[in-house]
Formats: sequence, structure tokens, C-alpha cells
Amino acid sequence: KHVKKEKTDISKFQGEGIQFKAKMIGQDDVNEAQGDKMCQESLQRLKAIVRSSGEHKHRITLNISLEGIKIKDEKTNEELHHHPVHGISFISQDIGDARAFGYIFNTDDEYHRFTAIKTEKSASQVVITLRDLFQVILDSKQKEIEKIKQ
Ligand code: I3P
Repeated sequence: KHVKKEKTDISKFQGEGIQFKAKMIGQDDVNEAQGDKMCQESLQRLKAIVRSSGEHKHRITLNISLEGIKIKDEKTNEELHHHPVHGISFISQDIGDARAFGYIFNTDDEYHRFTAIKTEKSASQVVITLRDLFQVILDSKQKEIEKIKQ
């Protein structure tokens, strides 16, 4: 029974994975690979920039799959960003806004980039899906290790 559940879990992340509607708040370089306070500050800074610009936020679709996070233009479907799972080091939900969250992506040891997103529905849905994805990947890696040991 347990094995069957695991199989279902991984299959939902195959291909395009799980899709969410959202808007792009913005992106910012940050100094660390993790840190909730730093992410909250970055989120607020990016929101302030959007507010003062007076422009509409870019409408996007967020695909969460085994390939990581893909951000596409909602209208044209053009891929704007691709952040593979292994580079994602931290996820932070906006403490004052149930529809906002952000995450840190690392391109190398010294470069950390924060991406802030406004979700159409609850941001916790997206955050839970991301955690689920990390768990599914961890489980499948552990299974591989067990296979080698046998
Ligand atoms: C809009 C309102 C929406 C917001 C939208 C604003 O302002 O604040 O909630 O969408 O942002 O323009 P108004 O009420 O004056 O029309 P989100 O909640 O999704 O941020 P947007 O223009 O960036 O889409």
C-alpha cells in the first residue's frame, strides 16, 4: 500500500507537473542561501517597488515538477525562468499576506537570487506542493541507495 502511494505521488510531478496561476512580484539578489527575515525584507522591498511603479504585475503560470520550478508567461506560454530543484535552497511564505511567497535559487556558491510571487489562491498550496516535491525526490533517492546496498 505504501509503495503504491509513493508511486502516485511521484507521477503527479512528472512532465508539466502541477500548475498554479500567479503573478510575478519581482526578483532580487540576496546575500545568503537561506533566512526567513532576509526573505521577508526582500518580499516587502519588491512589493514596494511594484506599488511605486504603478504597473500591473506580470501574469504567469508556475509549473512545479521533477524539473523544479518553471515560470511561464500566462498568455504566450513562453518560459521566463527555470529553477531546477537542486538549486532551490529556501522557501518563505509572506507572514502578512496569505497570497504571497518567495524562494531562493542558487546558481553557484556565491550567487543567491530571491523570486517573489503573488499567487491567485492561497500561497500555502504552492508551498505545500514544493515541500511535497522535495520529499518525493528525497524518498526516491533513498530508494536508489537501498537498491545499491542490496
Ligand atoms: C488591484 C488590486 C488587486 C491586485 C492588482 C491591483 O488594484 O489591488 O488585488 O492584484 O495587482 O492592480 P485595484 O483594486 O486598484 O484595481 P493581486 O491581488 O493579484 O496583487 P496587479 O495590477 O499587479 O495585477
